Amino acid sequence: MPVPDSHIAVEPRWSREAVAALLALPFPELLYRAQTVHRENFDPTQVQISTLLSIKTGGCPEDCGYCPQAAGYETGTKAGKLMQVEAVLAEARAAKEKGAQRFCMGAAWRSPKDHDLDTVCDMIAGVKGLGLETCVTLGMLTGPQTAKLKVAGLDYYNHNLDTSPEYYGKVITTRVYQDRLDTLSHVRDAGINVCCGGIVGMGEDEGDRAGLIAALASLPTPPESVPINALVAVEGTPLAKSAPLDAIDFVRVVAAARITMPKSYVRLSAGREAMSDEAQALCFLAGANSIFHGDKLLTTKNATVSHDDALFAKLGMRAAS
Ligand code: SAM
Ligand code: DTB
Ligand code: SF4
Repeated sequence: MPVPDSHIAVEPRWSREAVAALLALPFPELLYRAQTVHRENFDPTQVQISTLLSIKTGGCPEDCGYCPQAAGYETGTKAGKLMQVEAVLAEARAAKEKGAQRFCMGAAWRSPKDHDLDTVCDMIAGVKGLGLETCVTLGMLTGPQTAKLKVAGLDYYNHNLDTSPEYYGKVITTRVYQDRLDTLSHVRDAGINVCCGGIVGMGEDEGDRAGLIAALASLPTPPESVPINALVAVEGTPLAKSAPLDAIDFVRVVAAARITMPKSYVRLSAGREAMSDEAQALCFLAGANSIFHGDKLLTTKNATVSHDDALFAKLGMRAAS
């Protein structure tokens, strides 16, 4: 199967086989192609900075096998109520001071209740008022809910495909792939930017990684942001004992995302805390140009701000302005 040329003018649609062929390229060839596409579309020294906040933690009724916030697993995550708007704005101000451009608020819901959505809309309007880009991830949405979020000033909605359509049922049983695609299309129809990616290291094989990237790149419009997460294996979750991910395999997935979605921001997401500086540097060479910044992700540890400052200085890279 030939590998589609990255230089054709019309955005190519990517099959699982075509992405698998990319993933199987000799590493120097794959990185060269990814870096070439990256430089055609972005300044390779600049990194977009997003900060996460869990606005409603734990107690989630879903059974996502990787997630420390699912009520069904004993992970030690304490379930809380939806945060107050003022407390969220205080966190957003602090994130801005530390260099964040985008503030992403996550809630452990299957889908939001309408009265909670009104509170989240107030948070969005407040964060936007601070001059930050806004992103939320609240689970499944209906069309009218996306319209409300748009009116509140939402810039991005994060909703991940997580893995390939074929592997999905091994990880989550409480909702199906099509539910995710439906939410993504409501978000797109409302004129909100799409942030959509997945997780690597959940026991999937190379074909499933290809399937995830192909599914993302074949959405009617590719996502503007593509978070690539390395599984954070949390004790108590069904995936706690997953085999550690090979760093080179992870870099290959980042490169495939860059080549297949040339204009998207590819975010080096969960799992950076366990990654060496060298592995992260390879991810940036492979076309990653966004990170989650801040000492915490939603409930787990992130690479620290001071470590990131040192890494950026070492690599001569900087936050995008
Ligand atoms: N409840 C909402 C949902 O699932 O859409 C929003 C929050 S949920 C925590 C957002 C995403 O975080 C998931 O889709 C998954 O890709 C990622 N995630 C959760 N736990 C993770 C883990 N242990 N390691 C890596 N990524 C994880
Ligand atoms: C995404 O793709 N990764 C982020 C964000 N979107 C919401 C979440 C990562 C969560 C890691 C596990 C935790 O901290 O609970
Ligand atoms: Fe709930 Fe989201 Fe975690 Fe799934 S990933 S259990 S929906 S919080």
